Amino acid sequence: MASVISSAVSVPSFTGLKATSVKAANTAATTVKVAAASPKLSVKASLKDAAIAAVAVSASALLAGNALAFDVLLGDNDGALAFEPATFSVPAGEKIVFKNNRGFPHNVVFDEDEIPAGVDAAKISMGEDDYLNAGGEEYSVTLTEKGTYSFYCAPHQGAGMVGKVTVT
Ligand SMILES: [Cu+2]
Repeated sequence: MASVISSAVSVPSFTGLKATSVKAANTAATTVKVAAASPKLSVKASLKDAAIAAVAVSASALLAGNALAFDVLLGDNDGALAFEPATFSVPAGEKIVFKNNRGFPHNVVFDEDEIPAGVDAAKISMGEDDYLNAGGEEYSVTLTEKGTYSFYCAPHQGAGMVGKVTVT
């Protein structure tokens, strides 16, 4: 029965009923009792609440998905030799995924002079001579130290393919 499944979220709907029912609604068993006392109202309410609960679940799943990674395109959609976006912020610990898009080969090298003190540029960079050669190839890095990091694409640095990320 729907009212049993959604007992947790249906509690607020019963605030209009007697105080004893509201208290009782904390357990699934008594929610059934309340539903039996007023079947039409409770079925309607619990279906509505079930729908709200479903929306809430999918919204939080989306948020979780977004929180997992920040995507940066290598080469913008017009073919320019650029990071897209070139300047951005991410929370500390969020994965940054650089994705080959246009104009490759590209790579991602952090400037050892423009990263927070104590961070090893070699550990967060691709090698100067390592390239992402095919469309869709990715390089991921997770930065845990807060601060500003400058990076560039070694083959295209002279063409202005540089970027900056602020880790907050
Ligand atoms: Cu490049």
